[in-house]
Amino acid sequence: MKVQAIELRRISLPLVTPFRTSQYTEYERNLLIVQLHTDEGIGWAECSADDVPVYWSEYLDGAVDVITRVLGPALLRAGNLTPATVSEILAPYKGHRTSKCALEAAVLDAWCRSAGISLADHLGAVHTSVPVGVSVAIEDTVEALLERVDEYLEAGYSRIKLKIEPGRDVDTVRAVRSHIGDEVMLQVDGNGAYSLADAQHLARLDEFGLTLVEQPLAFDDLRAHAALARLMRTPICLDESIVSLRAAADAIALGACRVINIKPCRVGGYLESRRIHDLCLGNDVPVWCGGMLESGLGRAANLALAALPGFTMPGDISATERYFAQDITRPFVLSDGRMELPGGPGIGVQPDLEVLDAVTSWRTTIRPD
Ligand code: OSB
Ligand code: MG
Repeated sequence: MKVQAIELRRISLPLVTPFRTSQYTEYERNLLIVQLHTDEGIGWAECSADDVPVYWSEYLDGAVDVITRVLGPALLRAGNLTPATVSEILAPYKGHRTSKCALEAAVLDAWCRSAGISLADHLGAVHTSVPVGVSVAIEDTVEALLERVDEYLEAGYSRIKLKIEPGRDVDTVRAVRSHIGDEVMLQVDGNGAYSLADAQHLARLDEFGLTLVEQPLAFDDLRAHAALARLMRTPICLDESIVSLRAAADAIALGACRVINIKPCRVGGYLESRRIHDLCLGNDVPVWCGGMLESGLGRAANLALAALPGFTMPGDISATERYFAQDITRPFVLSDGRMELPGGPGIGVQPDLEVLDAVTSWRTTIRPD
């Protein structure tokens, strides 16, 4: 397959409720949409970087720059390519995994569409629907949080994930657990806001029967996570720390986690995600698919990944209405706590071009020099 042009669009989707984590608050989701033109048809993907580098080092303006000046031209120069060669072509350029993921995902979509197969089948999916959970933002008051949790339970989510931060952790989790009862699957995400000095405090979370605690400590401190793991009963799950297959292997070998959150945009793509999945499956480490408040394009691709056999825990792949009043694709809905894969070739959905135009604030096309 030959890449002929890469169209980039900046879009902005207002969030139905602000998304607050230990690191920042987001009011609208600004994303980069990739439309890949190839000799075998079109591929769609999104680049899920945030406006500011707080979740991790990548951010949207940086993604625009590196795709426009470096990664995009490299793909255009590559001649014939397959999805598997994209990461090799882009390997000389260090980091920028979210941008690399967007380009690889667009190639995968174009490739699968032209072959008439779904991305899910291409990746090796074994399910046609997957259980999904919801990531609940930090609220000012416990009352507001309980209301939000009730709303999501009513919608039928298979598990609740609470964002925590110092000062809003043990007491908050106790209140939520006693409100929802012991049966509901509950987990927490610290987004790296704690240090090993908080170990005794974090260990108090053990009494709430949590499925896991996600990324409590700094992203680049696997040893501290391994030390914390020895002091807590609740399984540790890593998100920000797992940037590659190698990082996943290190984390497992060190005992830094018992569960891994796989986010394709964090590890450089869907094929690296599958490699991490395979490693985890072989090591009895359950995985689940993380999210970055994606548009329908990223959500569809994440669903395909989440249908692989090792994804035994509900992912952060929530219904469209939990994020946006209007998405660029048709809405994704919940049914009995699960979400159906779209089916159809490629990622199985495409943007509504009228809506896409309406939310686009800037666009450019990268062509061969
Ligand atoms: O840490 O998992 C995270 C959103 C943006 C950045 C980081 C994270 C998240 C979420 C939301 O938790 C997941 C989603 O619903 O898309
Ligand atoms: Mg997380």
